[in-house]
Order: sequence, then C-alpha cells, then structure tokens
Amino acid sequence: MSQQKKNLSHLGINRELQKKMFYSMLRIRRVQERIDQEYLNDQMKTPVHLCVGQEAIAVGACEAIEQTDYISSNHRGHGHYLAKGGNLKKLIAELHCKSTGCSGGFGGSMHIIDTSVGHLGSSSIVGGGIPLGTGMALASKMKNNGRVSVVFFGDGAADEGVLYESINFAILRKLPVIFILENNKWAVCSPVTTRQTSKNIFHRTDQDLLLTADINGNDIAQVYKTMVQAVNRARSGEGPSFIECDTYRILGHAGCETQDPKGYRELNEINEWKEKCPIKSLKQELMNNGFLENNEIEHLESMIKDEIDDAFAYAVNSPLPSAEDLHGSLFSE
Ligand SMILES: Cc1ncc(C[n+]2csc(CCOP(=O)(O)OP(=O)(O)O)c2C)c(N)n1
Repeated sequence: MSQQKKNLSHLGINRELQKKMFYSMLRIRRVQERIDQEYLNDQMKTPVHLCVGQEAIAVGACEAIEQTDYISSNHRGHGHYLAKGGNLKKLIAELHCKSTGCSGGFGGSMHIIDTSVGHLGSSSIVGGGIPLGTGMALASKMKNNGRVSVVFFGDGAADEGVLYESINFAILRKLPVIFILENNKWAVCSPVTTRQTSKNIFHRTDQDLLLTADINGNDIAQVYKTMVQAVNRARSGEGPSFIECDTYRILGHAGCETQDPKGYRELNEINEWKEKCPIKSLKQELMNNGFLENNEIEHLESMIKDEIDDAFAYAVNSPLPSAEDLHGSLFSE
C-alpha cells in the first residue's frame, strides 16, 4: 500500500482501484478457505473466526486510509489485518503460535497486532477494540498528527455499553475516529433481532453529530465511498463517524466449518447471502465492463495459491517462542 496521501477529493473509483480491491478481497477469501481446510490438522493452536462474506468491509475501509492511519479490530480480524497491508506470513505464523508471528506467537488469531502497518490491536473481549481505537484517535488529536483511527466491530459488540461511552466521548472531543459496525446478523448463535429493538443498530446513533450510514456492506463501492466521506470529515476536524454495514457471516462462528453446530440458522438464509457475495458481484461487474478476463483471474488465483503455500510452509517451519521471549513483549517504549 502506498505511503503517499491518497487523493480523496472525489468519490470516484477507477478501474485500477476496482481491480486492486478485487484482488485484495479474493486473497482474503482464499486465505480464509485454506485456514478452514487446514484447521483440523491441529497445527494452528488457536481458535479462528473466519470472515468469509465480509471481505468488502475490510478492503473498502482500508483502501480509503493510509498505512500510517490506525485500525483496531476484533476476534474476526484476519481480513482487517491483510487489508491494512499486514504480512500474510506473519499472520499464518501467528495462527501457529510461532515466534515469527505478528504478535510473536503469543496472541493467536484473536490478538493480532502489527504497529508497522498501523494495526494497533485486536481483542478477544467483545467490544474491547472500541475504546482502544477511540483512545488512538484521542492520541492523534493530542499529537496533531493527522492520523485517523478506524474501529471494526460486530453487532454483538453493539450490545456492549462501551460502544456508547466511546461514541459519546468521540463526539464530545471531535475525535478523528470512524466506527465501523459489521452487522452480520449473528452473535455466535443469537440473532440480532432478539438483541436489538430494530434490525439496525444505526437508529441509536446521534444523527446530528455523526455521519451515520446504513449501507450495503457487500457492495465495496458503497463501503469505499462512505469511508472517503468519513475520512475527509475526520481529517478536517469535524469529528467521528459511524458506519453500519449490512453483511452476513457465511461460515460458522468459530473454528472450521465442520465444527459449527447446525440448526441455529436457516440454510435458505445462508444460501441467499451466498448469492450476495461481494467478490462475485465485483467480478461480474469487472468482466461485464471488459476490465477482467478469465485468464487474468486464473493468474491471480495461482499467485494467491503460491503465496498461501509459502506462508503455511513458513509458519510450520518457524520456531516456537522461547521462554526468554516471554518477558520481552510486556512493555512498549
Ligand atoms: C465481553 C465478551 N462477552 C462474550 C464473549 C463471547 N463471544 C465471543 S465472540 C461473541 C459474538 C460476537 O458477536 P459480534 O460482535 O457480532 O461479532 P461476530 O462474531 O458476529 O463477527 C461472543 C458473545 C466475549 N468474547 N467477550
């Protein structure tokens, strides 16, 4: 990802950007699928939460910010990390709890952190990343460094009081923070309709002070364009934004697909959302416009496969952290 400031003065998405975003989503999808496939081999000593179906949110949001901007994430965070420019080898090594992982092998899938790309942490505590990201925005404002903070969280986290405290504080201090709610309709096995008074969380935010939005999270153009507005707003000192993205978790809550208990959601519902796949629709659009050919897709698929093979080999062959390493990660300078 370029370190140069992106030109966000217009909302247009050109062909290059569309193709870049297609590649980025496809790469995240294939990585998730491989993790799912390898999981029962028991070499990854960590719970995993896959983001198949939600790739457009991570990619659309991260494409609108700089590598120097910050993100905070949650337990379902592989896509956020890769979209922010994270290193695939370091991600897969982290899932194997190896010392070469982005968190030195101590965090596993739910505690990804990589300050080199502005990923300042994910949390296994539902809602835990929200005050983290809000605090990063406070730090940016105090340092006047122009950096924006993007906070990714799910509808389950919107059940937690910390979201409303953080939004209130962000409005009060006009912080450069963008709250991105990935409303994928489920928190483990409980549907959002049993936890909220509306199918959206959006209705709860302060419409006068926030750029509120209820958008199709499977349409990457909508995600990107809304983000561009929110980023411009944050950088010009106007304060926080709240973007609710309508999406769906295609695979099970945790672990690999075969480990997910069946019966808590209708097969029809899953199949309907599979049809709304964000990658499929962008691919169709690119192909219809003559911007993408089958042989180019084959080439991308093969590049991604090689990269994933390398990342798994790297992770498997990497050493475990040593006992001495234990104390090295407690404090940061
Ligand atoms: C404070 C807290 N409560 C409960 C849990 C158990 N838990 C883990 S993931 C999860 C569901 C979170 O749902 P959501 O935020 O919508 O994210 P999703 O898994 O749907 O991506 C729950 C309840 C937890 N980790 N932390």
